[in-house]
Amino acid sequence: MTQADIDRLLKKYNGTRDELLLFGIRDDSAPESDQFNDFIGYVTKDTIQVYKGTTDPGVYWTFHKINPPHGASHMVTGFHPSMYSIGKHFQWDALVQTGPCKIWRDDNNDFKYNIGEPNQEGLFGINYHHANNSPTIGQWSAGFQVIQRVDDLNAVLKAVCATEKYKKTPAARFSYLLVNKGDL
Ligand SMILES: [Ca+2]
Repeated sequence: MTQADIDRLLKKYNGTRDELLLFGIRDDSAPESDQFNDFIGYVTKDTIQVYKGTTDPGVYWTFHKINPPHGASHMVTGFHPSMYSIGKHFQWDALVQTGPCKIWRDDNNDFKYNIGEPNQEGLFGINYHHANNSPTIGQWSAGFQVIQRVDDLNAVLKAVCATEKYKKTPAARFSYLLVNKGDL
């Protein structure tokens, strides 16, 4: 991932740069493996940082529906403007969803989008948090954007808190760009 890739992908998905842009790279192969096989990170004009994580729900929440009859939420690939602010995910420091984003719901539990499955836009509590160093996704994602390791998530939060935007107002919102591995 280079700065040129970021610019190309922002153009592709009608997104815009910011002092700090959060992003995810989705690998949708083998979701049933419950592995952290995606990358999540951030980009500023000076640096691009990526960490292991998941942008899709794990096996547990795919089969244990939180909102039956609808299935687990998967964030739609693309640019989600101003959706994250610094906050708490349960007791942990995290980025929390404070602006709307687009999702689809996996009603038939096959990890794939099928025609007829719901597309929704709104506030779903799709936070950006850590998985407490868990080796597998387990119960850590019901569709959230999850970085596997605590230290890695803390590095992201530190970078967000260092922005002029955050220093001006702690309620500042940051955009999220979600792309597919095939986009790179
Ligand atoms: Ca499906």
